[in-house]
Amino acid sequence: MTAITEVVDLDRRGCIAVLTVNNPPVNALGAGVRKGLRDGIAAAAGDASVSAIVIACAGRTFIAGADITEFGKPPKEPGFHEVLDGIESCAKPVIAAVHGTALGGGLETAMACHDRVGVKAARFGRPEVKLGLLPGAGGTQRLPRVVGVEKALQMIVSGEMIGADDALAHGLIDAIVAGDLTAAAVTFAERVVDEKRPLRKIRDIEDKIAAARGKPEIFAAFRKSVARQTRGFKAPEHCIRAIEASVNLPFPQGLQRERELSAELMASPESKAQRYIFFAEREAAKIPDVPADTPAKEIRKAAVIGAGTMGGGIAMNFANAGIPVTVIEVAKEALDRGLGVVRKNYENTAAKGRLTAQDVETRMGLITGTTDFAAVADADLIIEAVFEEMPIKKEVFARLDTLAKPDAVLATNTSTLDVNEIASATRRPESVIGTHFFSPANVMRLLENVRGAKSSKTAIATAMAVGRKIGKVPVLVGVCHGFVGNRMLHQRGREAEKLILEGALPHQVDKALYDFGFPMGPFAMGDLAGLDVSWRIRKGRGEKSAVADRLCEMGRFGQKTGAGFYTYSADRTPSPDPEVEKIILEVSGRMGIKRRAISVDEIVQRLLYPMVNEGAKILEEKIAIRASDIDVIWVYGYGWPVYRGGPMFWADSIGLKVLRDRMLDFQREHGDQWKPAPLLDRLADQGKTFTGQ
Ligand code: 3H9
Repeated sequence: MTAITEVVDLDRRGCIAVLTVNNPPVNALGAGVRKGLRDGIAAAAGDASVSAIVIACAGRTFIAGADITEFGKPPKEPGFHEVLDGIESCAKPVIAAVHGTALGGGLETAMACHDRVGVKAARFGRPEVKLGLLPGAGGTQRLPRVVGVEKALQMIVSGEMIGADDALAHGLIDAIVAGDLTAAAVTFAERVVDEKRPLRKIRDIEDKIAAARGKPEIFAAFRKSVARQTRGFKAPEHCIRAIEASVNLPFPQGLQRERELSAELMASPESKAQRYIFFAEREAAKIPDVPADTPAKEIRKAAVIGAGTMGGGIAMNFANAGIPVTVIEVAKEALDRGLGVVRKNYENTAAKGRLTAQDVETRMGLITGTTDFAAVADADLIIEAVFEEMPIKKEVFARLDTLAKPDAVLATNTSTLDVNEIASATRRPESVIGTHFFSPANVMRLLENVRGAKSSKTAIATAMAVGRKIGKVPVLVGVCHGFVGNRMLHQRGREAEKLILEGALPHQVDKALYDFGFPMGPFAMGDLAGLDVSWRIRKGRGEKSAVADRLCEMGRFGQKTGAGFYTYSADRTPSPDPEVEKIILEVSGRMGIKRRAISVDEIVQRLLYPMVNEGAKILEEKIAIRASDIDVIWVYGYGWPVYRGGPMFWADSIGLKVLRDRMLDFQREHGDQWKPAPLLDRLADQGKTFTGQ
């Protein structure tokens, strides 16, 4: 075996050369790998005793893409095109042997090969769009030539992976192999040599793109179909344009067009933000005093207390991950109703073709409903999701203490209450932790894990690990009212209310945030969540909200009652309501406020700057471990547009001095709730940032 570079080896199996990439953890295509592939191919090509070459990878995966850490830095030689050209124009057959995931530049490498084989579990994808990029090393030109334009559009613009069967059906791989992958790829290569198969260069394949030529309607229809989910993003449209170029231009010119579009994206703030969030999400998994090797408890069985909307949604996560879960409710009717909603949710998904009827039954089969609280006894993890009131929560935890296994992790789904007080109802506060799911709990990716003063490292490691296992993005936070997300949201809510009293109307406020990139603004969100929920919390805390309280008193609880800040048609389409406007004007008048026109810029600043300021306080109080954790919370839990990177990253991109000075203006105008947090003040003075960007 010869080491071509530190991360690429060249070996021989008879007349077949095997180039193995070994660049853990994911064999990213960094400069060492690129050089190794280029030089390894050249060495094998120049060796008369080699008749074909296999490219394989060591470790858990095939090449998972370009090395994202190299982006935004001066380019390192050799470039992707040079390496891929070297593979494609090699005079000997080159065969890719794929296991794990062939993603981005990894799939690019495989497509530059003449043939591709993969194991049954291999997956293939173009995740660049999720980083605000496009497949920029020929991928937008090669993929449509292999799989056809429609499939390429779908893969490149969604960024989702496909499995080996789908890849085989679409010609992306030539065979699915079993047993030892490298051995199977070598056998495949020997056959290619024996049969003297001509080299197949994807760049030369014409039929699939020819079929789409002169049919702009394919692209028009596709644009329309993705318009909603790609709103505000820059990369999807660039991807589509590059694929159009594959159809309308010869390969070299298509590559050139792809290069221009790729360069624009690479330099865009959107991509910078998306790449930042990619790493921020992974960073959130790291807890300084709970190292990665801290033993987490294996969750063989879970229990959820409460079969309401949250409890049912939480239970679905476990069933989806194949973990049996018991749902416990006090009354049989409430239990049946809750499980009925769960079944309906699954059936709706099945009706959309995303689950089979069998999947629905399998998942429902993993969920057991009972009214017997003692059923918690065999659960490794118990999540309480009962009414948001301290006495009730404490009663539940006191009971859990007597019934749960000694080493069970006891979690509360509280969104506002003090986890330490809840834990104090047990004799084992070290086993208690908060697992704050977001509604709908089976859909939203964020999981705010709340560390109590006494939560053990095992409880923390378990909550983080189980979160990942059920497909969430867990972020560890500390105890305070509302934790990180809702505490910041509270600031936004306060200003939203003031804005409507000063002169804006709910739909104007909502539109400003919708245009910023949120799926909806604060008033539409309140209507969706139910205005009665925050009304109850306010009453509990002795707080008031002039307009929202009035709407609640009128029974306008939002979408569920057909009216809230908006009125809703039968299909839940909102429209501004003159009656609400009248109430707002009346309240403004009563408070002696002279209404004025408020600009979109001011609305955005008034809503989002206080959140940043609260984020700074949260950091100072060490409620969040790092600024990027706050950003992950807002992107995955509250619909902050990922292409703006989260509130703290966004603040950095504005410049903390600019933001702080604007806050000082607002402080002069509106009072001390606008006083910049000491951390913000300090960083602004020092010309620094929250996130180090
Ligand atoms: C691209 O290819 C552009 C091309 O078109 C050419 C343009 C010219 N680079 O996710 P994990 C790190 S764009 C650098 O926890 P998993 C990651 O940060 C790229 N580092 O593992 C983490 O580090 P740490 C297209 C990377 O098993 C560690 O690896 N490709 C990269 O849950 C483990 O990652 C993608 O977008 C990378 N490309 O999931 C694929 N990838 O341990 C991105 C990972 O220090 N990657 N790291 O925190 C993934 O989707 C997942 O990592 C993968 C494994 C599915 C591969």
